[in-house]
Amino acid sequence: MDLYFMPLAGSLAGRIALYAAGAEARYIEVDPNTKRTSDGNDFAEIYPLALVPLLRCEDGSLLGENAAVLQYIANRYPEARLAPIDQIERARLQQWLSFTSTELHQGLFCQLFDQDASEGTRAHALNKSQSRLNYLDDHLSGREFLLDSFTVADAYLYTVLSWSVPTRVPLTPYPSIKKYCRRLRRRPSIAGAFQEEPALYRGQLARHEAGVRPTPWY
Ligand SMILES: N[C@@H](CCC(=O)N[C@@H](CS)C(=O)NCC(=O)O)C(=O)O
Repeated sequence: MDLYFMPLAGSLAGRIALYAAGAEARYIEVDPNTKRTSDGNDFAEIYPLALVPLLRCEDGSLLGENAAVLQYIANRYPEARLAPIDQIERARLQQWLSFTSTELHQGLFCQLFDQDASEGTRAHALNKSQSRLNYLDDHLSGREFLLDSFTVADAYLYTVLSWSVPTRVPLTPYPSIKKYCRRLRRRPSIAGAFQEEPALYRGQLARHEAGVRPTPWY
């Protein structure tokens, strides 16, 4: 299995899930500016949207979109129990993957990372996010994970919440979210992923120092 990734982007959730599953995988870095892959290909030719994550499955087929990629990894390694089997619990997993993708990833952080977004757009996104973060904070109060145990939805949520640091979204009003982040960052799969990707991100910055400005994902 190959995971196309950009350091510290949403694809980090896939790396966390693969580490948690103890899966063998090849990690192929994509340069956000040139769209060249670390194995010398044009990513836009592989995937016209040129977005990460993108997974090349064992049969050679491609799978995009974090919610789908993460569920595929969970299904492929069932012994790691990264997704519930029970029907209603599985629907709840899907609910949290969708919430993270639409309400937080796209609705909040993509707006804040967008260097072309106006101040008004950013302020609006921040304002709207308060109800989402309050809802999440209430849900996490007294819970260790989004569901009853660690799942791929936690891998994705942790990844997205880590962007509150570079975007300076204050988490102080959300004590349960803060505690959740502190707990999760001690998990070996998350600590391991954060050992790898910041160095790769710094490498990406260094490569672009004198040229094009890289997307400030972190
Ligand atoms: N809907 C996609 C969004 C993926 C996405 O926004 N990926 C960003 C990184 S987090 C990306 O590839 N950005 C590169 C670019 O826009 O050039 C998903 O949920 O996977």
